Amino acid sequence: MLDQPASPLTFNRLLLTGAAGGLGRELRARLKRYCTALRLSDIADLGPAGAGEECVQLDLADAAGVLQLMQGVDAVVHMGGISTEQPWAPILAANIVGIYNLYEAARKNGVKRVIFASSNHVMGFYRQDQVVDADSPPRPDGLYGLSKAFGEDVARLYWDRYGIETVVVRIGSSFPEPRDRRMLATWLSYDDLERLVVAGLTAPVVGWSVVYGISDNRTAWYDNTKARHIGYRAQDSSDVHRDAVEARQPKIDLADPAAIYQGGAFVRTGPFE
Ligand code: NAI
Ligand code: 15L
Repeated sequence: MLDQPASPLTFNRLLLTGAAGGLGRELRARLKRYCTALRLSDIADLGPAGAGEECVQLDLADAAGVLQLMQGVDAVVHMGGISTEQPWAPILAANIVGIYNLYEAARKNGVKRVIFASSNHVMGFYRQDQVVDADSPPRPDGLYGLSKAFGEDVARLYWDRYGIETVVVRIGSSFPEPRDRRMLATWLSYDDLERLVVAGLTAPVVGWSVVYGISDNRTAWYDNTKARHIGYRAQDSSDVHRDAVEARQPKIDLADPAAIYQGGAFVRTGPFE
């Protein structure tokens, strides 16, 4: 958690979806400082509500439930959904139906801004010797990446048609430490995740913007120049972990598509079911 919040308390009520997940659990503790009430939701158990928390266990595919969930909410940090390559049915429910339900509920409740946890897997079939930016055409590496690309388009439609702003965050790999050589390029520290989410929530004007969620890593396949208006400045870097990662994984098999494409092992998951 950051010693100094990047911004003073700004919101009355924030909604954090996916609050029982890896990043949701991190953000649950961190986002409290930026709002009076933090509403938390997940299909999984969230445990007891702490001070200033409101817990709602709910499936994102439940349109009526999501409509109710969004009542009285100022802004949404949308982390909920399927987060890995999986069969179509759960992806369809959580990431396709779920994202539509979320934006419809935002529209009906007058919610003005969403931070959408998209993924580097929207761009997974670019090669690791290419640098992509906010305007590069999507090249999803599987059903999961495809569903996130759909979510980005839903967000864009609701900006164009209804003026709901979204910061699309194409998160790289957000874990306590980079786990392998690929993550030296894709890693996003938890402190930088907080910086990025708070920057997205508090930037005065974002419209529909795309930013890649990475720390200040020496190697990176993502160019965030076109997202400078968001004001995110990474302060961590995977470089401090580089020696340890390279010692653990001294060799790369360059015949392996996972070593060639940005999506890593996601590009060779399959067949689709
Ligand atoms: P996670 O899988 O740990 O958390 C996702 C949460 O969503 C889970 O708690 C799960 O119960 C909930 N969920 C799944 N289906 C649901 C449904 N139908 N209704 C309601 N809730 C449902 O994933 P993690 O790592 O916390 O990621 C958070 C978000 O960030 C996800 O959307 C993921 O796609 C995205 N992301 C994460 C990355 C990472 O490195 N951690 C990288 C790129 C994207
Ligand atoms: C993702 O989108 C996943 O949610 C996460 O679990 C990681 O696999 C990450 O991408 C990654 O590419 O490292």
